[in-house]
Amino acid sequence: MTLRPILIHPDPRLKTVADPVASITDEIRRLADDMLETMYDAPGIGLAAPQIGQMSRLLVMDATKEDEGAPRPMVLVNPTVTWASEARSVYEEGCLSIPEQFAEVERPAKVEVQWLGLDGKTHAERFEGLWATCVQHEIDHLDGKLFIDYLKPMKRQMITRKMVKLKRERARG
Ligand code: K1U
Ligand code: ZN
Repeated sequence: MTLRPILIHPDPRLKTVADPVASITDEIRRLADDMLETMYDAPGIGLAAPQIGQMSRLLVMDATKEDEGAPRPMVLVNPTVTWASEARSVYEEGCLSIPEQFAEVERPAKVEVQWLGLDGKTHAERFEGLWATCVQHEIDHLDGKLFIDYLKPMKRQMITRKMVKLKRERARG
């Protein structure tokens, strides 16, 4: 398994719609393993393939809380939201591609998602709480959308400017 560098906003790959995965191959299994390792190392609760520059519709997540017991690493290939609750919830979101910036985002409180598993089978599950927020945030990444796109333009611009500065500083070393 390999740790992959995470792209930082602004980057055109984070604004691009990712391509469906045609079939589960060893390459896809390796990519999923690398993404889980990269997510846990960050640390984060989710990661979408475009965040490491792979333009495929694949995401990993584990939103298990520390006091909830065993971790639950999940790999979702070609995920789609098949149902969303009318009830909405607000969560202070972060993003590994927008380090140290957090903002409240309102989304459906519960969603049903269908996806292809690494076992080649179709899976479906209803998510709620942090899991629902996380899976929607990650599916947005597959559609080239970031959580800051839900914010007012002024706030979005302020965060983007901070990220441009951060990237410049990191490039200088
Ligand atoms: O997609 C990403 O950039 C990962 C992101 C997912 C996410 C966080 C919060 C709300 C929705 C989606 C993160 O994991 S940011 C880091 C984070 O939230 C976290 C890190 C360690 C422990 C707990 C949370
Ligand atoms: Zn993110």
